[in-house]
Amino acid sequence: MNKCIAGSSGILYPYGTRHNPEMIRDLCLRAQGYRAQVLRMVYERKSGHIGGAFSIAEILTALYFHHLRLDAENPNWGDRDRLVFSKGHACAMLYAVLAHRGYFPVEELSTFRALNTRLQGHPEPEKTPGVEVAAGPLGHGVAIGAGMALAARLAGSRRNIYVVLGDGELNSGVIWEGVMLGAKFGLDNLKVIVDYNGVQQTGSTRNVMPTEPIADKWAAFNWHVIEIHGHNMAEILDALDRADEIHGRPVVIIARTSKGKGVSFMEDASQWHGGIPSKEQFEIALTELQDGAKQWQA
Ligand SMILES: Cc1ncc(C[n+]2csc(CCOP(=O)(O)OP(=O)(O)O)c2C)c(N)n1
Repeated sequence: MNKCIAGSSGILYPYGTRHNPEMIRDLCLRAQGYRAQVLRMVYERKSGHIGGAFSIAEILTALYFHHLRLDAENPNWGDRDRLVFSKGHACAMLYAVLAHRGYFPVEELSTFRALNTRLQGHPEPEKTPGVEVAAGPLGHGVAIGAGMALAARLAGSRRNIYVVLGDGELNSGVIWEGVMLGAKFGLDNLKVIVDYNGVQQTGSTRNVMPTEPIADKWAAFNWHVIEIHGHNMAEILDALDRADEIHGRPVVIIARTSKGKGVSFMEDASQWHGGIPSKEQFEIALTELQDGAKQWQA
């Protein structure tokens, strides 16, 4: 059904997806294309974060090209869904997705991290169309998202608030204050996605500060927990649908991913958290990403 599964963590869903295979393939190809775009952006600027951008490619693509209710031509539409990109250092992928979704010209991506660009090294809503919340200091996404979800409820709006976290980011204590708040108010319009790539800035999450048993932790805080393979587009789409069917509790989707996904020598290696490829590494990485895409086109 889904030829885009890269690697195999086992199918965590007991049923098949109801999503169209052609659409799934299109989304997978988009995600892989955005990886190549991010690779160019970081390589040309000699600055940026490839690893955590690559791990979130399918999830951001699924959100912006399928699931979120938004209007790129009217970015301030009041009832739009909101995405809080809390792991702000990985914003190169957010920018690539936003540009291709129509929020600003794709050509502008070449200004990533340049002086005075609209595409700063960490997201700034006042500069970049489509960016909802400033991020960079990790840990604030859930509390911000809970406040936005509460505001939506008070306004009688149907909008949902999505928060994207890194797993290293879960080390921040303030995350868990937001988690308690979400549960206290039963914010079912709040959906958190954890990009669980197992690697943070200086090593594996397990060594720096273990977060397991991760699903049990969120469940103990009274959240509804969904676990998926975060590079499997069908699983992502199904999980987002299922999250919408949960009432009375916030939802967390724990997405098992790989940092640096798509490039063999970058996968699961903390050096590619903020590493910059040499010319040779850049060319190999680009070829691997293009070969990956061809495999799915076949
Ligand atoms: C409060 C805070 N402490 C430390 C940092 C430095 N920092 C930037 S990225 C990062 C690692 C984040 O790891 P993770 O959340 O797993 O991100 P991903 O692997 O998805 O890129 C750290 C420690 C920061 N930005 N903010």
